[in-house]
Amino acid sequence: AGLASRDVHVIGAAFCEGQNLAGADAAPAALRAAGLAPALAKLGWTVHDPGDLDFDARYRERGLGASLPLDKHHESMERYREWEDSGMAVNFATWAHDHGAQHGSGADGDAAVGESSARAPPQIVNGPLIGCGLELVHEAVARAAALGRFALTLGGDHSVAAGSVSALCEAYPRLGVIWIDAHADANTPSTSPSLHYHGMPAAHLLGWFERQPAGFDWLRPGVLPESSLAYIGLRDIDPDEAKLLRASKAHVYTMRDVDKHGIGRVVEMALEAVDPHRNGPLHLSLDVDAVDPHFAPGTGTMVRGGLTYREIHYIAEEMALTGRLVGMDLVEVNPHLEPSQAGGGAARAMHNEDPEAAHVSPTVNLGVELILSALGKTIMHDRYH
Ligand code: HAR
Ligand code: MN
Ligand code: MN
Ligand code: MN
Repeated sequence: AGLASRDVHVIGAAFCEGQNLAGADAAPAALRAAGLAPALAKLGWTVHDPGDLDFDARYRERGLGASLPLDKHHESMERYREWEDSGMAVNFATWAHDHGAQHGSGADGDAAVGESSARAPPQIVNGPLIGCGLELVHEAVARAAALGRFALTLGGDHSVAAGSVSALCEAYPRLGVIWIDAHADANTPSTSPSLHYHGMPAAHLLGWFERQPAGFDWLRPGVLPESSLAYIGLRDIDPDEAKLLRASKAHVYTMRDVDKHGIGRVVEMALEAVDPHRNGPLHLSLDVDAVDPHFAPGTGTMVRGGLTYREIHYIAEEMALTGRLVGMDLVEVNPHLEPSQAGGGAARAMHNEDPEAAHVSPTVNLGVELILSALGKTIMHDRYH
């Protein structure tokens, strides 16, 4: 079930409407500038990159105006300083509440599952715009898959996975999805404390939404069967989200499981869970906030106690070693939340360029390295295995 060719199709999804910090939309360009394409070529891949998707053109076509709050960037920097000052993770839901972010149903954002009918239906922040934008992602990923190419989606926030994963599920029946994240992204509009869509794409793909929100007609609810999804790295799950997960057939490996069993066993269990016969196509949806903030500070919702540098690489390497990876999302890299610094030139080092001469943000550099690992870079040889 692996790909016949070594063609990788880059889908630049500079999309950050699923949350309220600016900067995640700068990631695709930053990853390219860090030397991603030539490094992939060095691994033996033919790289097809038509450039970033033109969301604005699609919004205009559909009569939607871009709706970014003007203070987005200001807000993101404020939050970054808060993080720096405190030296610890800021729970985003709490933070948004303290800073007066708009909540949908209950004033405390604490509505119980199924309790929503008595209240005004909760509205996803930017819902129709997000539905419109993600349809473009879905179409681009579907095209890449139809061409038999590896679909590499560069986010953007994790919203983009609703587009990419739905397209790959349609292209590859029995697709197994490994979702690497600090968060489960399994809230519905009724359970979400933030009403930010990037906390919901898994629930949407699994068919847990009570109704299809406007703009999402292209997404078939339940396109991703519960048993085909395994999480690794979770450590910040909302109470009602946890109830939904516990009642489901989705496979959940939290940081506690990594502590207890070790990353080797956890990856083995996750692969066994989504692909018992070890012969099906696989997708890696990698939210960089799964990685400990020590290694990945450039992301919007940091949570302490994450995967180490080697643990996240091990996951990517094991996915490559299956020979059956057909797609990957790299999401939630936010170059605005960290300064670029000298010495981040992992991709450049592959070309015998001085890596110290490159100025690349640490999390952008990590993102490049993880893509290379997932696409076959190994410690012993810089080549597809
Ligand atoms: N669980 C919280 C919510 O739904 C925050 C989750 C979103 N953050 C992410 N997703 N980065 O992975 O609002
Ligand atoms: Mn996520
Ligand atoms: Mn489709
Ligand atoms: Mn996350």
